[in-house]
Amino acid sequence: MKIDLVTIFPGILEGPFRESMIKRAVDRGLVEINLVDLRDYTRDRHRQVDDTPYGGGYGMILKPEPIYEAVEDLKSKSGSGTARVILLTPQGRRFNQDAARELSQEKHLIMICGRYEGVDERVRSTLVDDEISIGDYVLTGGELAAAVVVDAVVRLLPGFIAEEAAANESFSESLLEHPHYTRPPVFRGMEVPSVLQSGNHAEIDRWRRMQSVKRTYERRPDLLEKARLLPDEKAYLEKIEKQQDK
Ligand code: JFB
Repeated sequence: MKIDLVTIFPGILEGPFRESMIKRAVDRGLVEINLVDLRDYTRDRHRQVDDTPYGGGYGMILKPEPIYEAVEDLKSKSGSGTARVILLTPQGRRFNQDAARELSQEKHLIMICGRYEGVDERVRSTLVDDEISIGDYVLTGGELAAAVVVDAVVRLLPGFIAEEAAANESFSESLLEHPHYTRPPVFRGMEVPSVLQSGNHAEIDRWRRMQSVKRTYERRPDLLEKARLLPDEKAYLEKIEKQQDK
């Protein structure tokens, strides 16, 4: 997969992709990530990327010409127009794990990171395939949102994580995770549950699944609606629901 990020602040995106797991994916050749400076596609002496809004009002708007030239150039380097052009914007459809899975199937993503009050409407309406928002809060620009999307997409690429971890995730993905513990067995008087130290893998598996159901019920009951529970999980959920009713 190739991912081009078009931005006026490439420095914001350098850190997230040059550390840890995403860096490893780049080094192993699972993904190529290019930071594209929008100013490199300006043609005037001042390398101007923004201008004042028609009709007046507060703030600046990203001009259409440099964005068009950048995206056309990146598309031409991709071959046969298979790139998907994504605009990060508070007005986009909400990003979630289904959207990450869908994007992970693409060969080439071009992500436009806006700033100021956003981009000229003609970019949105004729250059962009997909508008994405990462959530209902206000950021100062699209770069951090793009970093979130890239992070979620790249970890789904084939070969990124061990097959076992991926399989485990796909079964339990609509539930929250069970609690995790590591050594020491007693930390400041707080003990690791004895079942986890028992070596009984059937019991451990059952304890973890019930903890997942309980946590999801307490914190994200909305997730239980689309969860496919096993018979013993369903029975456990009914038991805790009954305890609540009392
Ligand atoms: C994305 C952005 C701005 C207009 C402009 C470009 N979930 C999200 N919140 N905010 C953004 C986002 C996503 N994805 C976001 C791109 C831009 C915000 N701004 C600033 C804020 C409010 N209204 C400019």
